[in-house]
Amino acid sequence: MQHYENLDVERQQDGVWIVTLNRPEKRNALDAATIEELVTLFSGAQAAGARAIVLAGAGDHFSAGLDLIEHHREDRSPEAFWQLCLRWHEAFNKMEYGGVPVVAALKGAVVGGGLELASAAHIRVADQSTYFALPEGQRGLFTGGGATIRVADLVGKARMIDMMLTGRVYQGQEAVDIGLAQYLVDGPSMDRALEIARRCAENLPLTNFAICSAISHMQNMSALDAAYAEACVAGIVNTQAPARARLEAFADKTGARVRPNK
Ligand code: 1HE
Repeated sequence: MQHYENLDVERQQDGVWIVTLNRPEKRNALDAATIEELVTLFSGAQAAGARAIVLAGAGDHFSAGLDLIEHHREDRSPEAFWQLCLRWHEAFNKMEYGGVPVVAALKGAVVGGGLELASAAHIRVADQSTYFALPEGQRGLFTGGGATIRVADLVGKARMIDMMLTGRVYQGQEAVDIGLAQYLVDGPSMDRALEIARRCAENLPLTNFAICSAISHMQNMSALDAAYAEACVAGIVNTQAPARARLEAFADKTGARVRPNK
């Protein structure tokens, strides 16, 4: 079994994995080694049987983003940082397109590259301590881990530019309202994230694979090509053998009906 230095990986019986960024003394800042571990983990999770993943941070903060101390110490060349950013993209693309639902359990700082990481998850759960920001502008930096794609997609171009120019912080219901998280809870985000991950893990793996890869791919296509690709994916997913039992349950009225929340 793969060993990680900067991640704690707990594989539960039902296929739900809890992956925890484990550098709390550095506020889970993302150094190059952690990014490589995320590449390895998300590249292999589906084949290793993960049915859903909760991604969390140890300590009081989800992640403080790029390891600024390492970046300062390394005094990187443009080429070296370009290459490093491509490894961030490798990790986060494996996460978003890997076919396993990833639920981010957020708390404290979700900032800079930490927000880029969170935005590659499929579902984000915030608690009352969670706050989001892109402090790159103040630090003389720019985003390099996909924020121009994913954060802009979540909150829109104008809000992202405002966050970067002014350092604006979002939290609480406002963060949910603008799209940074889908859930806001009073207790620990981990509890709700686990509940959601377990619910996701009840879906058929091929269905989850399609949800957690095809939708993202289709966003990158023209509407015409996306419609064609959607038909192709549905052709495979909607005829899978394990779905027959679920259809049969609906037909014989033992299957759950969709009802409004009480
Ligand atoms: C770090 C980092 C880091 C903390 N890199 N070491 N990201 C930022 O600009 C966020 C920078 N961090 C902060 O604003 C604060 O540290 C926090 C709000 C996250 C937490 O505050 P606090 O008071 O709990 O902790 P602290 O005292 O600031 O930091 C504790 C330790 O964590 C300290 O190390 P120590 O060895 O002196 O104890 C800090 O140096 C360390 N630490 N954050 C390295 N980010 C692909 S491009 C992406 C671009 C970016 O992500 S830019 C980064 C944006």
